[in-house]
Amino acid sequence: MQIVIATRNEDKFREISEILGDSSVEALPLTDFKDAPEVDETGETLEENALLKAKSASKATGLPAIADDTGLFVDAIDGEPGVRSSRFAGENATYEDNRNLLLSKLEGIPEESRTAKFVCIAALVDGANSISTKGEVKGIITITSRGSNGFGYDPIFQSEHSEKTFGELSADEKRAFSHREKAFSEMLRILKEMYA
Ligand code: ITT
Repeated sequence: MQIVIATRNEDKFREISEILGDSSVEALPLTDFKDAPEVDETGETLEENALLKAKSASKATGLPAIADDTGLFVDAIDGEPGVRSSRFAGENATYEDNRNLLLSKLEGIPEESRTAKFVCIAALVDGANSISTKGEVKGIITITSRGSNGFGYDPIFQSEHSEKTFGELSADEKRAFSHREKAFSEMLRILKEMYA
């Protein structure tokens, strides 16, 4: 079964492909479809944005599409950066810009008050259905950046399951705890039932 993965983020695409890897789902990158439009993430929630991206990709390609919208919610700053995680430090911000801004906003706050969670919404849209699944992982934002694996906020996020940041974990180790693994393995279970 062919499914378009409605993301332009190569790091997310790689992780999603690995999760779907052993299944009968053939994950097609959105970048293979040159006419697929850019989507403005105007939703107020991760779910709204994930559905916007999946609908647009399904319409443009004529195939079922799954989008991923993810946010990092930090308690000490009222859940920021949340839905704005990719553009926290501005429209063209790099991963490093976003991490630096977050660390600076948390300066002086002790570890026990740096609690945070990653939330991932996977949304599937095909001609007949529109469904979403959710995965989350709790942890803290570290005082300094550690490790260079993963992407995005990984070097400053330490889950409650390990002493290492996601940036210090291997891809397989991150997957064992990750928000994305939880959302997409649940989605895979639903896909198997829907298309059985
Ligand atoms: P698409 O909309 O094309 O999928 P995007 O990068 O804009 O790509 P999001 O809107 O979901 O995707 O942005 C979430 C941001 O959160 C992303 O740019 C990363 O900076 C960060 N992020 C997402 N998943 C992450 C993960 O597993 N580990 C660390 N940071 C992550």
